[in-house]
Amino acid sequence: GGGDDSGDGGGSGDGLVVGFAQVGAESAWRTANSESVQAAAEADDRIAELKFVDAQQDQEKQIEAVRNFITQQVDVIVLAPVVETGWTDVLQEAADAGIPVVLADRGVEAADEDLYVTRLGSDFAEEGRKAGAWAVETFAEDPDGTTRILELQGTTGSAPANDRKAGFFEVLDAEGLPYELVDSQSGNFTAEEGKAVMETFITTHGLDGIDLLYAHNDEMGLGAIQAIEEAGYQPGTDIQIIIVDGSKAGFQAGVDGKLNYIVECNPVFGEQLMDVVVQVANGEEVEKFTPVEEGVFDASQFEAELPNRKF
Ligand code: GYE
Repeated sequence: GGGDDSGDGGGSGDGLVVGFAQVGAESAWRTANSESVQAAAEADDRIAELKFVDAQQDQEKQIEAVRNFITQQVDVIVLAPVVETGWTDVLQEAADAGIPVVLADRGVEAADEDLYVTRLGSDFAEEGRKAGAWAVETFAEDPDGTTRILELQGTTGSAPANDRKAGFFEVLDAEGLPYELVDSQSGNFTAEEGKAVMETFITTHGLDGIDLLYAHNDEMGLGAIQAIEEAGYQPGTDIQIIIVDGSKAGFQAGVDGKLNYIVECNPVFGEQLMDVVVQVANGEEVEKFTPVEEGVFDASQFEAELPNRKF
């Protein structure tokens, strides 16, 4: 860096300065994602510096981080938007400053699609559909008819919460599974809030007639498992549980028989992200959305897969 270079930085030869406005540190997924991005930037000669801001799941802090990146005239801004709405103004400011924005992980509402270059991350609706397909397969033969479901949603208004919910119920409705959504609340993707919401579910509805808990991430599922055990029930047996992410702790709970299905969400995309950042800085054509590859795991696979987990 340095010098009184009046260009836009792209292709200047001395490496790109990248600003990354990360969501927070709410989950094992997020920590692994931050580490992956930071390690990839450090190892990459094409990147001079990664300015990293942890926004503590607070949109105001993220907007402030993006504004600071604009002031600092970074080459590329990477944003993992905590929620989908409310980005128009700051994205427009980045566009006016001529700084391209790459979304990592989470997306923004369709109305803002022209204000970012590309998104690299998971297909959250597809993750929800995978969870829904397992629920249909598991409960289609349910002798008592209606499958009674509790849902622990991720952060209200976030792309993964919106889309994991939509994809799941899309499949249940399409397949005609008779179900009742007994309750659905946000646990903000954290273990503490997941546990607290599950305690409220248990107080309000009991657990005797409940078939399935669908938790939008590992932490909320693991928090709920504690609440279920403290209430004297056996998670994974008295109530079936689906989680999304697939951390080591999530798989361990699966090996212990405490949950039944894991939909993988892959946070380790740092190297892929650096490639996208460089392409965008060079003004190359990129796809509007690049999905990260992900699988699903049932109880027969938990033990063999546990040693492979990277976070
Ligand atoms: O599933 C969850 C994290 O946005 C895909 O955020 C990410 C989600 C992930 O808090 O654990």
